[in-house]
Amino acid sequence: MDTTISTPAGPRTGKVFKKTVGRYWVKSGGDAVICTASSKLRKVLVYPEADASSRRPTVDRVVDVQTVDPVAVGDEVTYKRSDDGTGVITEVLPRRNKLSRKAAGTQPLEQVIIANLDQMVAVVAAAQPPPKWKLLDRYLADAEFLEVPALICITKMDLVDEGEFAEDVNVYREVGYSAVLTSAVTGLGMDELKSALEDRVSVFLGKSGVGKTTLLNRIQPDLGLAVQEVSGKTGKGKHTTSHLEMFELGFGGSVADTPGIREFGLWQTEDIDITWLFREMRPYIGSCKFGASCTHSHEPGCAVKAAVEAGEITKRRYDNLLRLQRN
Ligand SMILES: Nc1nc2c(ncn2[C@@H]2O[C@H](COP(=O)(O)OP(=O)(O)OP(=O)(O)O)[C@@H](O)[C@H]2O)c(=O)[nH]1
Ligand SMILES: [Mg+2]
Ligand SMILES: [Zn+2]
Repeated sequence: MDTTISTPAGPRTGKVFKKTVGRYWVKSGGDAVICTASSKLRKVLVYPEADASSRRPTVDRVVDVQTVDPVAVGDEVTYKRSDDGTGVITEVLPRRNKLSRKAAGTQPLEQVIIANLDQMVAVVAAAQPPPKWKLLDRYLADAEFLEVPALICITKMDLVDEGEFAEDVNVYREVGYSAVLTSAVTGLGMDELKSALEDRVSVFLGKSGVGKTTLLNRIQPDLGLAVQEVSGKTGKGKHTTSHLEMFELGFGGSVADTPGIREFGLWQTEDIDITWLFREMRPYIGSCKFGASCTHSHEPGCAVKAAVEAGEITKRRYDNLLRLQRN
């Protein structure tokens, strides 16, 4: 008598929600299957990867890029079940987009952090640690580069006076970003955040200790994720979340919690004017006296600089642009 549940032996599709070195957790329907990657897929590692999905014109520079790992969290994959219940990933389906890190060098290696995102949630603490606006501007530029919507989430609002904080947040709202003010202590903003996450694939990005994991636990208490202990004297963040994992939300959608990742180096290796990634500056770019060669820093007749002087562009965002241009 056949006691096994009959399952079709053919390939199935699923989504990678977690990985460690060489092992991938793939969810398909209600099932989670631990997989390895097929040797054929691994061979992709040694070949240059042409980024055919890129919408940008400057793609000629990616021909030398090689991937560190052919499979990323968020990937839709095809896999085959083995007799012991594990699986082998045979194919990664085309990615809609990907958040990756590129190490510069003659042989740049690409590490895809997460694929197929609907939005990026840039998490900034109102205090402890104090807000790093340059880092936020960097994340927002990353989101613009990826053409993925960004949501700003301010945490620990219980530690500051909301009125005093309003101006900092308005800088971003005025240029068209949504910002949610939250506190895991008082519950402020939780409903608003939940509805922003509903039915979307999101990634939480932010410095270590800003409260990303605490927020996730508050949104979905059954996750029970480890968070940083109440900080000691230094208040310095040690990384508490050690790997990337994507969680499904009970009300629909999923969120990837990340260990505070600082830089992606997405656009740093591309030959583009990053002023374009500061959305409020875009309309001025074409009007500079020196046209496309203007760096918007010292040139006479710079329309961007003139807009800063006229108060149409916030000085702090402009200063952060200049700082990001330098590294
Ligand atoms: N007062 C206050 N403290 C908070 C709030 N949210 C989180 N914290 C505290 O901030 C500390 C860091 O929180 P985590 O959730 O571990 O931060 P994280 O961003 O996940 O940090 P990494 O995993 O290291 O990247 C913990 O001690 C939390 O209790 C909040 O809204 N208000
Ligand atoms: Mg964490
Ligand atoms: Zn200019």
